[in-house]
Amino acid sequence: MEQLGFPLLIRFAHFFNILFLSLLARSGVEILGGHPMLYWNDACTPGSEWLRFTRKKMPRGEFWTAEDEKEPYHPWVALPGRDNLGIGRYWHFTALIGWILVGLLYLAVLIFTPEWRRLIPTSWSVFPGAVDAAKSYLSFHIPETEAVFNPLQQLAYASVILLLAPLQILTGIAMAPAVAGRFPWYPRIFGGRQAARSLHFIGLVAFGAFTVHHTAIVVAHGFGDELAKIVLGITHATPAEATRAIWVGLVGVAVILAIHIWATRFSLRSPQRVQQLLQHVVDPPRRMIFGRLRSRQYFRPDQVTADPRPNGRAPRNEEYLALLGRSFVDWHFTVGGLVEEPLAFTLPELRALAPATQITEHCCIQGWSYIAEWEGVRLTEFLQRCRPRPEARYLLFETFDEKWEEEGHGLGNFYSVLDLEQASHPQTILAYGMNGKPLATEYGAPLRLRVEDQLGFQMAKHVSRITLIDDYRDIGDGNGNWRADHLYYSDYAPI
Ligand SMILES: Nc1nc2c(c(=O)[nH]1)N[C@H]1C(S)=C(S)[C@@H](COP(=O)(O)O)O[C@H]1N2
Ligand SMILES: [Mo]
Repeated sequence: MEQLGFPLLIRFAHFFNILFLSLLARSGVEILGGHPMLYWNDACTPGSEWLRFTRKKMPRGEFWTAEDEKEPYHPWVALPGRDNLGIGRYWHFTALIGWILVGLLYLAVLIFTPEWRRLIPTSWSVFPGAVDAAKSYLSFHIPETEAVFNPLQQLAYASVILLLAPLQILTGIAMAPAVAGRFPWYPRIFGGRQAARSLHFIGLVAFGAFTVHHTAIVVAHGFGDELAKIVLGITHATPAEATRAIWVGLVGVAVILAIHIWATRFSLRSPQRVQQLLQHVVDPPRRMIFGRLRSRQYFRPDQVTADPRPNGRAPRNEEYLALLGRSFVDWHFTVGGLVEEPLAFTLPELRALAPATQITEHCCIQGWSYIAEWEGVRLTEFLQRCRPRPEARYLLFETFDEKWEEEGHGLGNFYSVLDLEQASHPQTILAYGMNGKPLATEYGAPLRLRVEDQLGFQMAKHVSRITLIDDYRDIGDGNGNWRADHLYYSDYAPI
C-alpha cells in the first residue's frame, strides 16, 4: 500500500476539483438567492419552508410576487452576487462541466492504476479500523497506520467521491423540468422537485463540512508533509521540500482566489458579455442532453396547488385594461408573420377548437414550483391551420405586458420565442383556463403559454399574438426572451 504515490494527474485533478467545487458552491448560493427558501413540498406554500435564508416577510393580505422574495447576496459569498440569478446559473453550469471532466479524468486514473485501493476498502476490517481511528482523533492522537490513508479517511473519501458527488449531480438533474416532464417518476425518487432541491443544498453543506474535516486532518497529520504529497507528489518530504510544498500550495490557492475575483468582477461589470461568452460553453451540451425530451406529465387532480404564487404583475396599460374590462369579448388573437394563412380568433372561437388539458408542474427559474391544471389549445392546432412558410423557424409570442413594475420602464413588452420543434410538443399549449376556471389576470389572462419542458420564464402570460419569424436576433436585445434580455437568462431553459 505504501508505494501508492500521488501521480501528477491526481494532483492536477485535486487542484481543479477545488477550483470547480468552490465556483459551484458560490454560484449555487447565488441560485439559492433566487428563492431563498427550502421546502419538502412542491407547492412551496408560503410558511411551509423548513429553512429560509432571508429575513424578508411578504405582507399579509397584500399582493406580492416571487420577484419580491429574492435575496441579493454579497459577492463574497455568491457568484456574482447582488441578485444575478441568470449569470450565477451560467457560472454554475460552466463550473459543472469542468468539474465533470476533471471527475472523469480522476475516475480513469482510479480505474486504470492501483490508486483505486486508496479509496475502495478491500476488507470488512475497515469498519472497526475506522472506529479505532475516530477514537484516536477524538483523544487528539494521530492514528498509526501502515497505509497512506487510515480506514476513517478511506471511508470518508470514498463516500464523498462515490456517494456525495453523484448525489449532487442526480438531485441537480431532478430539478430539470425537461427531465421531470419526460420521466415524471424520476424526481419522485427523491420525494419531488423541492425535496431534490433541499437535498442538493444539504449536499452543499456536506461538501463544506468535508472540506473543513479534510483540512483539519491534513493540518493534524503535518501540514507541510501532507501538502508535499498532494502538491509535489513527494512522500516522506524533507523539511526543505515541505516548505517548498507550502509555497506552491499557497500559489495554487492564490490562483483560485484570483479566478474567483476576476469572475465576480467581470460578471458584475459586464453581465451581458459573460452571458454571451458562457452561452457557448453551456448551451450546446445543454441542448444535446435535454433537447429531445418531450413532456408527458400526469399529476393527479388532488396534487393541484391551492394558491400558487404568481410572478410578474399584471399589465396596467389602457389597451389591456379596456379589453379586460369587457372580458376580451371584442378581442382577436392572431397568428401571422411567415405563414401562408394568417389566422384570427375570438376567445369563444379558441374555446371551440379541440381542447387540451394537462396537470403539470410549473418550475420557476428562481427555484419555486406549483402544480396546476391547464386548459387550452395545442400550438400544433395553429401550426396546422396557418401553414408556416419554409423559412419560418420560430414563434414569437408578444404580450400586453409592458412590465410597468420594472425600474426604468421603457424596456419593451414581455415577449418570448419558441422554435418550431418545441411548439410541436403535445404539452405545449396556449392556455385560457386554469384549475377549471377562466385564466385569472395574475396568471396571464387572456392567454398564456405552457411549455412543460421549460422553466417558467419561457411561458409568456397575457399573450396578444403569435408571429412566425425566421430569426429572433433583431427582436428586443436579441436573446429570444424578455428575461434573457434584461436578466441574462438563456433562450433555452430545460434546467
Ligand atoms: N407577460 C409575462 N409573462 C411571464 C412573466 C412576466 O413577468 N410577464 N414571468 C414569467 C415567469 S419568470 C414565470 S415563473 C411565470 C410565472 O407564472 P405564474 O404567474 O403563473 O406563476 O410567468 C412567466 N411569464
Ligand atoms: Mo420565473
